[in-house]
Amino acid sequence: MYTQAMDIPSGDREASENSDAAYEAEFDAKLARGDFIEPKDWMPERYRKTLIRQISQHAHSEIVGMLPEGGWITRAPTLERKCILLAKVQDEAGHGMYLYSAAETLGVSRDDLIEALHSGKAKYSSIFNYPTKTWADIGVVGWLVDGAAIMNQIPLTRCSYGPYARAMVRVCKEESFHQRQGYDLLLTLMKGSTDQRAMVQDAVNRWWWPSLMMFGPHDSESTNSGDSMKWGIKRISNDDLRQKFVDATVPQAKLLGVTLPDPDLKWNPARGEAGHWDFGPIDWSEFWSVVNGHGECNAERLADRIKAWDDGAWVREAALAHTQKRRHRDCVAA
Ligand code: BYC
Repeated sequence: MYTQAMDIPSGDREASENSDAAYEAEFDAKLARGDFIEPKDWMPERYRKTLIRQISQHAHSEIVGMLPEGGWITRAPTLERKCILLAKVQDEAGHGMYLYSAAETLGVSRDDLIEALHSGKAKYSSIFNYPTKTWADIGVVGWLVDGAAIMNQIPLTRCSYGPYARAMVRVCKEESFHQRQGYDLLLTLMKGSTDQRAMVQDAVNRWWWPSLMMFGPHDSESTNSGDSMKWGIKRISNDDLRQKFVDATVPQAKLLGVTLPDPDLKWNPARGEAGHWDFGPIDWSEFWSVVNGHGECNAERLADRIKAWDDGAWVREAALAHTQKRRHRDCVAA
């Protein structure tokens, strides 16, 4: 059910006279030319598996990522903010759907992917295991979390796997709106009362470091980067993306009038060609604890997802029954 994986490479391919080595040479040549790898093309099994891992984790992140903000839709302070947040959360659902579809083109079923999420086997982004305590958190999630997501996802529009790269084009356009609505929300709050400004600063203090962790472990600890860079899945390393994010965000924080909670944050004109912002050490023990299921909201997020899936069973059954009825009607009419 729900799989679109009808066109996976078949046994004919395996039975063909060409050896795997010839296919591999063709695959390598495509990567070297910068061509996309498409679902029906031959690909090394490890390339396929790493794509399934990353794309499905990405899809789960979009879907679980609806939860921290979804709870604020009814509490948004104005009708305009409510509509904006509703549209944003709906976009995240759409991103999850494109990404599950992209993963399915690699020969996995959506049911298996969902099962892996619900059983706790599959990962999703660490960031969504932190609570959204105040309305300012919604602005900061847009500004920092979606900002980090865009930084990470723009290079994925040039990823070597066609369906993933194409999905990312639309996702990035929508994330850009998400980031700007968050920043706009914060600018509004910063023009408000002392309490409102304090609420923004408190949210920034809580979300800054987890946002930097979104980019994953240091390059030296990143087990998947070697293969992913070689295969053109990743174009920019975890640490380089994190640095680009810090460099882009510090001026935005200044304009907003907030302090980033890092005493070591310092402009270093001697680093690189144009200089970079130095920043302090990241608490990796916190990162791994959250990734391994012990964050503040891991249990709640998973329980909410499982409940939403169970509550939606009747919708899936009705959609399937409707499709079968239409198919039957079309057959009779033909
Ligand atoms: N959280 O070898 P590494 C959004 C894991 S949603 C949890 O560097 P890789 C949004 C990693 O999986 C945006 N786990 O891995 C939605 C690996 O474990 P496995 C989500 C993490 O894959 C709603 C291990 O650590 N974006 O924007 O080369 C509302 C070693 O890491 C994390 C994506 O998913 C983490 N943060 O690089 C608002 C982007 N980081 O799998 C916003 C697509 C690392 O070997 N994904 N791990 O067991 C990627 O670009 C890459 O997968 C990552 C990690 C850069 C995240």
